Amino acid sequence: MDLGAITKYSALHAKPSGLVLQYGTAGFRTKAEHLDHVMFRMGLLAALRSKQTKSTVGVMVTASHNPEEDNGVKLVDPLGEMLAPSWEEHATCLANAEEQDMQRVLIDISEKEAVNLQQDAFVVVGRDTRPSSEKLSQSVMDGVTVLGGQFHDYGLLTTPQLHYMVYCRNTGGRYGKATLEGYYQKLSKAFVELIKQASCSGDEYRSLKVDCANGIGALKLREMEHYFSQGLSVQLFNDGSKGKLNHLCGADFVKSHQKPPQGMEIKSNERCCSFDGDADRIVYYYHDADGHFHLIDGDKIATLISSFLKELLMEIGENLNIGVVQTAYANGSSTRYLEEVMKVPVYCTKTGVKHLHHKAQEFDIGVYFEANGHGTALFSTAVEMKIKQSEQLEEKKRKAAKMLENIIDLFNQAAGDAISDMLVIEAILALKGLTVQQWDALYTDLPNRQLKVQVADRRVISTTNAERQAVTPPGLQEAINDLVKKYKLSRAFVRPSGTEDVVRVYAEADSQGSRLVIWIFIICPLHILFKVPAKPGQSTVSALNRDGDICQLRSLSHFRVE
Ligand code: 16G
Ligand code: MG
Repeated sequence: MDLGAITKYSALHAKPSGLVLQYGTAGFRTKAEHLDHVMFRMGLLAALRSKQTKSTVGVMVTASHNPEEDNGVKLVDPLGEMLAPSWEEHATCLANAEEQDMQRVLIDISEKEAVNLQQDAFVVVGRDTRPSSEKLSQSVMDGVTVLGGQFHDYGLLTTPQLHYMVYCRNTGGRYGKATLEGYYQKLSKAFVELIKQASCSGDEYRSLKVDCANGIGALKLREMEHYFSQGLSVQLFNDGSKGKLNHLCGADFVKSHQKPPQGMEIKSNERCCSFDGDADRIVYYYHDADGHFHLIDGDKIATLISSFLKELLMEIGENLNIGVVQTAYANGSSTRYLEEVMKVPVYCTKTGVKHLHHKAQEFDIGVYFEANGHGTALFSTAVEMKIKQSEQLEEKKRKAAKMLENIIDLFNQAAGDAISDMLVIEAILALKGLTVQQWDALYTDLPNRQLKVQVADRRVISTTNAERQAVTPPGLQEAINDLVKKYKLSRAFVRPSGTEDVVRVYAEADSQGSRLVIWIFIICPLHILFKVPAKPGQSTVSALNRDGDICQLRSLSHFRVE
C-alpha cells in the first residue's frame, strides 16, 4: 500500500469538515455535493475487499428513489450480494476518518481483515443517470487505482445489472456472460422460451405500460426490448427525455402515494408497472372500469411467483422445499393467503434486502419480496441438479422441469431486478392465463397506513422479533398490544428507519379498524417524542390539549402520514 500516494490523492478528494455519514441499509446516501470523498474512499475499500476475497467486487453509484440532487454508493460483494456487515462498519469508519487518520484506518482494516496487500484487486463500477454520477464514479476509480487495483467501468447500468456482472465474473461464467449483451440474451431467451408454452398469448398479454421513473431503467429497457419483443411489447413512460428523476413518478411514488405516476395515460384494466430510479424495485397497478386505482405491490408479486413455482414443483413431483420471506410491512392478508391457502411457509426478517436475501438462501426455492417491490427468487443447487436429471422423467414432468429451468434463468438471483421481475411476472400471467384483475383478486389487502415521526435520534426505539416489537422506550409495546387486541385482524409496530432520522409507525386492521390507526398514530408519537404514557384515555387527551410543544402535534407538524 503506497501510503504517500493515498495521502496525496486523498487530499484531492477532501472530506468536508464535520460531516458524518453512515453506511446504512443501502450504502451511503446524501446530497451529491457531499459525496466526493466518500466515493474515493469506497474505491479504496472496494480494492481492499477485492484483495481479501481474491474476487471481483462491485461499486454502484446511485441514490435509487431519492431526489435527483442526491447520490449514493454501495459496494457489491463477490456473489453479487450486499456488502458483509463487518465491512459496512469499516466503510463507515473510513468515510468519516479525518484526513490525518486515513492511513491508520486503512491499516487497521487491513490488519483486522487479514488482507494480503500484495494480492491483485479488481473492481467493477456502474452508475445511474444522475447528473452527478459520472464524476462521482470517476472518484471511485481514482480510489481503486491509488490502492494498486484495476477496474472495469461499465458506465450506465441498473443496480441489479451491476450485481449480475459481479456474480458472473466470480462464477467463471457459469451464471452468464458479464456483459450487457450477455444479460439481455440470457433473460430474453428464457422469457421467449416460456412465452412459447403459453396457450393464452392474445393481445391482452402482449403489451405493458412501463413507468421508468425518468431513470436508468428506461435506457436499459429500450436497449433490451428488441431481444424479447416477440413475446411482449413495452410502452415506456417517464423515460428521462423530459421529466425529472423520481419526480411524481416511479415505484416509490406510486407505492407511497397509492396513485399512478404523472405522465402516463391509463385506460381501464390496462396492465401497468413502475420501476424505481435504479430499477431494482417494481410495482404493478391498473384502473378498474369505475376508474379506481388498484396497486399490486411486492406482496402480491411474491404470491403470484411462489404459487406458480409451488405448482411447478408439484408437477415435477419433487420433494423440494419452498419458502417465502417478507418483512413486517407485508400486508397481513398476503401472509394469511400464502400460509392458509397456498400452504407455503412464510418467514419474516428485518427490513432491507440483505436480510431477506440471506433468509431466502435457506430454502431449495426461496422467494423474497418487500412490500415496496424489492425482491427476487433464489434456487439451490439441489433444484438445478433435479432439473439436469429431468431427461429421464415422463413428458409432463419434463415439460414442467423445462419451464422451471427457464424461470430460473429469467430471475436475477444476485439481486431484486425490476426488468427481470417484470419479465417473470409477464411470463407467469401469460402461462396461467391470468388478467391483472384476476391476479389482484387473489386476496384483498387490509387497509393500512404508515406514519413518519421526525426524531433527533432514532435510537430511542429499539426492536426485536424482526422489528415487530419495540423493546424501548419502556411501555410503548404494551400500549400497542392493548390497542391492537381490540380490533380484528389488526397489527401495528414502530421501528427506527435504516435510512433517515425518523421512526416509522405502521398499522393495519380490517375495514372496521380505522380507529386503531388513529389511536396508534396519536399514542406512538406522543410516547416517543414526549414520553407521555402510551395509552388512549385521559392522559393522552390532556396531553393533546396542553399548551406548548405537545400542542404542535395537533397540527401534525411533527409527523407526516404516508
Ligand atoms: C433501503 C433498502 C430497502 C428498504 C428501505 C427501508 C436495499 C437495497 N434497500 O432502500 O430494502 O425497504 O431501505 O428504508 O436494501 P427504511 O429503513 O428507512 O424504512
Ligand atoms: Mg432502488
